[in-house]
Amino acid sequence: MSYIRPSFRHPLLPKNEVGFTKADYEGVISTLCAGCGHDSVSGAIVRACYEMAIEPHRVAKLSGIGCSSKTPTYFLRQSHGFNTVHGRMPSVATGAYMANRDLIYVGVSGDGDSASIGLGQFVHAIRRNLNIVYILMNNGCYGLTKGQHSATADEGSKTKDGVSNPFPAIDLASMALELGATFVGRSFSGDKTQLIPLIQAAISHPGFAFLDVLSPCVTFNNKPSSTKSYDFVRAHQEATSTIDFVPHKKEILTNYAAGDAKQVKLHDGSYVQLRKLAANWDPTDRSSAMDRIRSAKSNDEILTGLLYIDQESRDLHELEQTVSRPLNSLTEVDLCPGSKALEKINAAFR
Ligand SMILES: Cc1ncc(C[n+]2csc(CCOP(=O)(O)OP(=O)(O)O)c2C)c(N)n1
Ligand code: SF4
Repeated sequence: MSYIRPSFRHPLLPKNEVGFTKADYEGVISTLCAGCGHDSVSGAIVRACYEMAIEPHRVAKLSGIGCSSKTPTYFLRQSHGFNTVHGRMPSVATGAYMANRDLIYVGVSGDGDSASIGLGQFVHAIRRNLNIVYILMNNGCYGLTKGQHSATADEGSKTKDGVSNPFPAIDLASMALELGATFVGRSFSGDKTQLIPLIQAAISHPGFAFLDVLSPCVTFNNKPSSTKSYDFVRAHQEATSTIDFVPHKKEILTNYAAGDAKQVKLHDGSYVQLRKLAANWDPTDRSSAMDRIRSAKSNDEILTGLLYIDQESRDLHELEQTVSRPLNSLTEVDLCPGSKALEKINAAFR
């Protein structure tokens, strides 16, 4: 079997405004199980970046270890990539981002990677408002090591070989809200209409943008009794709102009432269907987002959509007041400006 994608492409394939075809955003052929939700998430990342006309070399993709963390090989092959140690993606991403603030950082992780071994790293990346799109491919199990319970597995659920889980599940979206995350969304790998604009909005957000994506493991955790199975999510998904993403370009104006839908023409001639949030839903209200997640959970529902956004978000570089140039471009003269500059700094402390 060959895992190499044929390089021939039809010369008339449509190109985005920076001259790339959608195929330029793909990676090698996936070796994940056929039907794995993670492959759909990779596809959504490909579409999101193609539509936003992001130059692939401007993206740095990072991951931990797991089936989910293998996926950066399957998207954006012309981007920078780094598979870190299991659960340690956020600290490597922090180092990379501090060195070069000019790249777009996309981190992918599994629920084992983020909610168990990497929980401490996840927490501190949120606390520091690291400027990253953090996609959790949440299947409620350790897929790569054959289906053991992860920390997001449902209490009482059974592994494929019959072991019951005695512990309650951690909900990382609620936890992220509690910790002060500046962007929190939840979606389902099989719902590209919702997932792609959420990824685009996350890429545009200056700060930690967390997307909890339910992504069924067809091999070890696709039982209808699991809240991370295809059947369960399809039957219990409840969207907070219908969202679409309009990139920052020349201003497009529209006006319509709360609760209504409106078709808007974009710069490339395509249309987006906007639906204004219901009057009683405010994604800028952190505590109502937390309450809403809780009430959905008590009704056995999965709340999806943009749950919370802080429009005043100040990311790590802003909080640390670093120079606007990437640190990796600073020269010896910038870093060591001489004794006169040192005297001035010392005088400021007297
Ligand atoms: C330090 C360390 N501990 C344990 C492992 C073994 N290991 C590899 S992947 C994995 C679980 C991955 O599960 P998850 O993050 O949920 O991703 P999935 O495979 O389900 O996508 C484990 C325990 C490892 N590679 N490194
Ligand atoms: S074991 Fe599960 S998570 Fe891993 S590739 Fe297969 S379906 Fe996906």
